[in-house]
Amino acid sequence: MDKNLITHRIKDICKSFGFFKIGISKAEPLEKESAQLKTWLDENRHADMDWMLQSYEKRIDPVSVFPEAKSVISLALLYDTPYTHSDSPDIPKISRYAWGEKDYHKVIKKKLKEICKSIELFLAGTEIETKYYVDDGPVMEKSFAVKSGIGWQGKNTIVIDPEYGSFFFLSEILIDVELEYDKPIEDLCSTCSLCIQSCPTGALYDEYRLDANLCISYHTIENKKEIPDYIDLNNWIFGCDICQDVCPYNKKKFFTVDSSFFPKKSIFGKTREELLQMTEEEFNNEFNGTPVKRAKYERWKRNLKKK
Ligand code: B12
Ligand code: SF4
Ligand code: SF4
Repeated sequence: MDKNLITHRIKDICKSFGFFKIGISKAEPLEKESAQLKTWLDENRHADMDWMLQSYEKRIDPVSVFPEAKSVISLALLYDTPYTHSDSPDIPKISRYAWGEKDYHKVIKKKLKEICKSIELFLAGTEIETKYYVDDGPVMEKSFAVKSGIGWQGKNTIVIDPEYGSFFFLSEILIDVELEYDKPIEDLCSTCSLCIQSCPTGALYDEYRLDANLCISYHTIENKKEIPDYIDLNNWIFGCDICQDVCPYNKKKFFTVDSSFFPKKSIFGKTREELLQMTEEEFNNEFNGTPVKRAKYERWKRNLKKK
């Protein structure tokens, strides 16, 4: 079958599962990005995320985890909603990607599984192999998304679509079929540096560069130890949206229709005092199946007490 036709049909299948943008790139080692990732790791910008260090070899080359892979299909799923965070200092903030009823890993994995089944059905007669990831594999998701034209990597280091902004998840399907490849798009940050100016902890220490040691998102989600005194969480208790909220490309235009990503009613607008009163059992019941559960009760309490 014609490569162009297969590519178009695969993109249509992905679109029918709610992904607003799909970009395809060749499965091959990432050269420039590998060097940048190496510098990042050598400079200990990954803080205590040792898994980033351990998976370096795999991250820089998708073929090392799936030798038959020919193409990387990058997919973007919007999670933005019309809701905004309260400005009240008594009401702590959970980042938009995590404030909903369901964990995006589960929601997206289900879609990717179905997409792969549909592709197999469409290509019936040809034996194909696929592997899919959402945030959980040794893949440089942003680099492949950039390579395939999903968006450009902004000075806040996040991938941005000129129309939809950056409040979207990335995921990818690796497939052993050669497809038509898309081209990167232009970097539209230009002279803007609002994200760098607004980051309260200086984690964006230079354009396009983030130091996890200083990032609120890292400390509230990934850091398993004490949060250093010099880190002011600025009222965030899980993740941080500041460097995206200020981005001119995130002026509210498009929203998800998936209620999984709308803020959890039972938590949204609750005060610090109210949240601190939750017992471990209540916490587990409330956040079961959501990204916040990842923090576990002890860290949730630590974040709430820190301010
Ligand atoms: C580790 C990680 C983190 C770490 C480190 C963040 C980071 N910037 O690397 C922490 C815990 C801090 C984090 C936080 C967040 N994360 Co995170 N994270 C990841 C993860 C697992 C790996 C990212 C990675 O490879 N980092 C390594 C460094 C080296 O990569 P980098 O910053 O992109 O570095 C590049 C640039 O520095 C660039 N560079 C260097 N010099 C120059 C110069 C120029 C001119 C240019 C253009 C580029 C450039 O080269 C490097 C390599 O390409 C990915 C999932 C995945 N498997 O890829 C999700 C992922 C990046 N995270 C995501 C999200 C949503 C977040 C948060 C928004 C969550 C939140 N609300 O709190 C924040 C955003 C913070 C921020 N400003 O980045 C999404 C981003 C989606 C998108 N639209 O881009 C991802 C893709 C998960 C997903 N599947 O959707 N995250
Ligand atoms: S997520 Fe928050 S702390 Fe981290 S770089 Fe963005 S603004 Fe700074
Ligand atoms: S705030 Fe400005 S500099 Fe930062 S990512 Fe958005 S457009 Fe680029």
